[in-house]
Amino acid sequence: MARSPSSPSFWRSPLRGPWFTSVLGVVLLGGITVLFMTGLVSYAAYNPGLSPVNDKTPDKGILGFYLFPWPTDPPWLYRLTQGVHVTLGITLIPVLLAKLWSVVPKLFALPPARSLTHALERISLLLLVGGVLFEFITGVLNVQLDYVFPGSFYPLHFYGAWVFFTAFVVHVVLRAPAAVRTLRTGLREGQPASELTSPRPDPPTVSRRGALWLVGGGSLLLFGTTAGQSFDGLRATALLAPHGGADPGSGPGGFQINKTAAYAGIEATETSEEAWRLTVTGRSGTVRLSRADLLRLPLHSSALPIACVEGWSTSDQWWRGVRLRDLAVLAGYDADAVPDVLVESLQRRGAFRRAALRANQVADPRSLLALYVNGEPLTPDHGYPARVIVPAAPGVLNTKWVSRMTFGDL
Ligand SMILES: Nc1nc2c(c(=O)[nH]1)N[C@H]1C(S)=C(S)[C@@H](COP(=O)(O)O)O[C@H]1N2
Ligand SMILES: [Mo]
Repeated sequence: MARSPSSPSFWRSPLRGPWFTSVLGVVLLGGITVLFMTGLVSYAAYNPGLSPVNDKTPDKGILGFYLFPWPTDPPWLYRLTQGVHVTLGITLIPVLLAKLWSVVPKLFALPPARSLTHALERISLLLLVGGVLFEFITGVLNVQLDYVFPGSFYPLHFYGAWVFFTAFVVHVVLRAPAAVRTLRTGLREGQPASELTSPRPDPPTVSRRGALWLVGGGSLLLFGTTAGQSFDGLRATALLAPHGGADPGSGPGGFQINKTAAYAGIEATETSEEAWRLTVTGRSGTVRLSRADLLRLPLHSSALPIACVEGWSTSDQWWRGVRLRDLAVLAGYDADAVPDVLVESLQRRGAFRRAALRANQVADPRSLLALYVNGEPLTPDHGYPARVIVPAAPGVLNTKWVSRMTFGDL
């Protein structure tokens, strides 16, 4: 009897074999490539170059090589890229688990290394498996519990992604040719025996195709209970996705709320007409504006969504307020040469305090310091007295309960 997992006959499932592993591998090859790309895109969308405000990752060095100023068009850009990132990541979980299950005997194989190349390959597999588990676990925790690791999710998920993807590329280069050959041969001609095939298989309880259908069914179920987070009409189906926390209720403010005013420790006394002032600083000094002062400036409307890094997004809401560009002019800049801006919130509780926007985001005529949403003054939970809203920007840059804006190149 083989009692030790290092013995091939310990592993009895007749499902294991190169065909099963290759099918799952090819699905992951496509899926993980898309996850990596949309992940990099999300990182660029934070404008981490506006360091250290938006991003506290120390020394990105050459890993920041691809960063570019995030555009404001199309306005649904981040809704799309981050919706795909989170929904696809969750959908791939059953495929990933099945893939890891299909190769688990190799984890125990002895001797640990037959040659130098074999040793290097096994080390790269540790980085691969460790990396993929790390990325999926930190990703899911961030979406479900948001910021269990305060402030450190971005550097963890970011560096983890590079370590994992490097190991992934090595793995694909080493394994893809054999996987493609296996799939070309197909199931009909029988599985070529390999180190994955059990030498003493139990009788099958499900065919290999049946097992794939099970995995696919699991993925479909996760997809069906997640994808609705990006569509207002389907939101009730998104059982697995946090809908942005609190029940937003109905009416003009009846769309997703991430952090409520109560959570953020915002008191009605500090947002009242008498108490609240917006401090705007720039080349020409500092001005302090009440909400009534802001309402006397030219007001403009834009229809823009909120799209959170957690994957959920709203359809367009009608925002009305003062153009960021006009506030830059008030602070002493030319309308066609506005600078970056640092936006600070009244908020003192929780992780969030400030966010920086780049000049191209300030310049866009649709970018507002919003005072109204859907025809009514902002609700406290959506950022009353004033909040930022910028086309295509990640939700986290749309600061609520704004108290101070400092214009100037960051
Ligand atoms: N002051 C402050 N602004 C904030 C946040 C916050 O926690 N505090 N959350 C941000 C995040 S992560 C998102 S997704 C949006 C959500 O806006 P909403 O709650 O109006 O939907 O607000 C952003 N602005
Ligand atoms: Mo967010």
